[in-house]
Amino acid sequence: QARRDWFRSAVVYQVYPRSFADSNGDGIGDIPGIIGKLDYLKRLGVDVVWLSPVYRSPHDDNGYDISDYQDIDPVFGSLADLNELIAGLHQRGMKLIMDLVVNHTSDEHPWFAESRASKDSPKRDWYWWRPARPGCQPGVPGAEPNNWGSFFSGPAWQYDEATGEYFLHLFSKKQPDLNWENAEVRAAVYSMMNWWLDRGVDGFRMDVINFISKDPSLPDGPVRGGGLYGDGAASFISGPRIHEYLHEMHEQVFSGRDGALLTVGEMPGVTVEDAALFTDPERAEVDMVFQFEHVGLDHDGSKWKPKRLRLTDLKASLGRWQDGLAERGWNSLYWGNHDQPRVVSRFGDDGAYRETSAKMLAGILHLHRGTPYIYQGEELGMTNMAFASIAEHRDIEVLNHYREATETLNEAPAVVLAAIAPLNRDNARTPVQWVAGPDGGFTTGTPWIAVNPNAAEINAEEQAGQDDSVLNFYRRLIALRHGMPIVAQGDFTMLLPDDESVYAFTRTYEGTELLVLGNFTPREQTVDIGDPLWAGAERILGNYPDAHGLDLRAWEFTALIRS
Ligand code: ISL
Ligand code: CA
Repeated sequence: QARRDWFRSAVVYQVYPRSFADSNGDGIGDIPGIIGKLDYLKRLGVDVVWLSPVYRSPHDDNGYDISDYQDIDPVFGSLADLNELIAGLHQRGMKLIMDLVVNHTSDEHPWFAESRASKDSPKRDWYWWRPARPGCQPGVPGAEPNNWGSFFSGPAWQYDEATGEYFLHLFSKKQPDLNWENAEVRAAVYSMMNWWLDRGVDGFRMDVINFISKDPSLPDGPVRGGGLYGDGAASFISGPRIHEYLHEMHEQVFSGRDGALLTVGEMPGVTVEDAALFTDPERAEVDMVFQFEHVGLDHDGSKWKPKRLRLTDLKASLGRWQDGLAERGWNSLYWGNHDQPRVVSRFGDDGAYRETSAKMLAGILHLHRGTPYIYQGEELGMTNMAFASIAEHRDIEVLNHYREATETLNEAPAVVLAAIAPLNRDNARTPVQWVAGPDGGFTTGTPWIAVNPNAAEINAEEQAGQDDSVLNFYRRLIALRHGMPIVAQGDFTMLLPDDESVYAFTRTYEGTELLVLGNFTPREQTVDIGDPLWAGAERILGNYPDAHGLDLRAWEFTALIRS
């Protein structure tokens, strides 16, 4: 096994710093807060921490709008704190990967200030500036250079009076898109990345990195289902020069370095065929990608139109990714992150079977072939939050959508609130629940977003002391990956593709076989995989105290092994 492939047996833990742990009582999580939890992470057993952005930012999108890539925002601490975090992780044998957000900057980044200053600014071409649509009066609605909508509602273009032109922003109007066609932009990004790696950082999670290459003609996109705007995706998802850019980045930043680094590209809309190219080691682009198919199955196009997940769809999707990256490339595995709802509420049962179903979901995910990612609090079985009103929300995506739906489209507020409840991003952004006490021990001040009132029942302190807790189940899963080559390396075969209730697959490695079963329902399931001999195999992990052969109790998970 190539040394490059150390990450096959690694588990990554995502810290969303704003909601992790607050050290100074201002209600916002910070780097000293993370440092205070390093022993917790070590006990859990994770190998790598992915830290969501802590750079200087106006926080229009909670740090995904960066105004200085080479400094820490004072709300999170200082560069000295970050050094201490890196040292603390390295001392404990863990790595740190930083978030790399270079599809866009903040509009308060000096690069953008310079770019916007005049049409002949040397940095004008660093962003996407375009005049109004021909024949239209600049600045009036409908005069935008094309019909694209932004991911955060409204048009993807903002008019700038100073020069009478528009700039492109796929996300908020405070997140102007960088123009990667410009070689100076690319050089500036690579130099910043090298600066971080030289400081001891072990790699990057690359935000919407498959959006950086755009078709420079920026054509109108299709308007679907009575929508207000066109969809520009075809012009920027895995655009014309994306492989060239990622290979160039690899050459300029990673190729000359030894040491076990990690790169993971966040790639909404990426296909499995493209992912095989992005993650083929021979092509030298990235180690793995985050794909989005499996988190798109429980809504119709828009996340604000939720629908029930069909288990057969989930298996078909994840199974195709397992097959598609079996020979070349590598999968990342995740149920959640700071943009997704809590998985136990989404695909499990966050009521009576919360603990059982949280463990089942964890077991199923972690025993796939790929590198698993744990989003903070997932290891506790944290749940979605029941926000009582729009005033309790903080996320720009859901706030902008609510305003557009109620004001522009005249939808009833109660209807909109109900529609946003299952999948909005604030579900995952309530603070980590450390203890049963006030605000879950997250802060001594007023938390920036409410702590889930279920902190009294769901918290790390209590679970650390209970052998059968969700937390301890995650520890066992991580230990299995570390200890068993079949988990890290084994081949994957999906079973029972047509079963709406049971998730089943095998892993095989050098004459050993692992059978993994998960019941996605509260009803008992009889499992027939056409091989009765499995019934007597040894159980290596389960979410019920006793083994029970192949038949599954409510939300049961079982992993059996034989040679
Ligand atoms: O939720 C989405 C759109 O409805 C996703 O497409 C999401 O915006 C996408 O996954 C990109 O996410 C990343 O970039 C965004 C940032 O807001 C997210 O937090 C980040 O993970 C812009 O930087
Ligand atoms: Ca703080």
